[in-house]
Amino acid sequence: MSTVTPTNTVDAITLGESLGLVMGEPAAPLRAGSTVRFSFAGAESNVAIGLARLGHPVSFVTRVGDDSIGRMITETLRGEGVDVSGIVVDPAAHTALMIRQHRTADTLTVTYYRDGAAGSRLDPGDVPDLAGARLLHVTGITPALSSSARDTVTAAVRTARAAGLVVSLDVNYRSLLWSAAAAGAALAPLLDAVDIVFGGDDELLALAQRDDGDVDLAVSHLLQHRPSVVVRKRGSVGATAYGEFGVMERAALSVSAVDPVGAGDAFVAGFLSGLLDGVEPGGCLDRAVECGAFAVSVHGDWEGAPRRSELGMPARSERVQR
Ligand code: KDG
Repeated sequence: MSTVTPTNTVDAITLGESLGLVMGEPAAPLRAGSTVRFSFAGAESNVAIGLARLGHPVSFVTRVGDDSIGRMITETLRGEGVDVSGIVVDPAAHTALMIRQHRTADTLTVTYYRDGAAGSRLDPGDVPDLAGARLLHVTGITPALSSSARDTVTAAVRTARAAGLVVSLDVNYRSLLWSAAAAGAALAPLLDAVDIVFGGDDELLALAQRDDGDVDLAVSHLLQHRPSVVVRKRGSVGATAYGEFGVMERAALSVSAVDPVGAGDAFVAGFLSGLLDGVEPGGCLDRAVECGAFAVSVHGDWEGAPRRSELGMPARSERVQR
């Protein structure tokens, strides 16, 4: 049941699972009568929205169920300007769901309801014709969902490599789905086809399959394979990019952070946006850091991602505060 959709009008393609998202209020454990917000999440769709808001034609490939969550995801993505022609409606499965609650102000818990959901039934036949696109972005979440989802990511990466696209991988390790060792073992074989890697310290160590805690050595190891750029995401500290250009660091912008979830995806979208615009690595990092700052300043996974015309706002408000 594959729907092979030509995507030769888009610059970028992301592929993965989106989930309905029920979010409790800050510092309010969920109980009967709680006020919740309903939206959706998913690292790859977050990146797709981030790129679309920055003006890049982008397509998102997934499977959703024939249900209200699947329709909400598809309609919202379409409204955000993301090409949804690669979304397969799978009548045999439901769309995944996750619940996020702030048990306390400082404790965020996540529960997934994604076993057997449509996204985990992604199939290599769902990979569209990538010719004409310039970039494929995948994450380490999708390969953890099922063997067919893993095969789909592998097929997309190999097809993109053969078609000459830039291939981007965000490790995005999710401990609820698998162990770091299993993630490393599954993702390492992609290193001969990936051009740019994003990850936090533990994620880069897992991908390099090192357990000695030496992140610099992990980065060197990754750069000895195909990736020419490794971007180390350091959350509220900032980020460091490594490549032939050397080592570049950027501090995180100082903003009032209300929700860190999704900031890494906005960061990736910012970096990839710079890459698509032909910006040099330092400029890509600047854009990434700024997009991350927008995202942490707004509740929700993708709601805070900036439009291109908004770039510069966190820096401007920082100057106003000084
Ligand atoms: O990066 C944010 C993601 O964690 C969130 O959107 C949900 O994709 C998700 C996941 O699998 O955790």
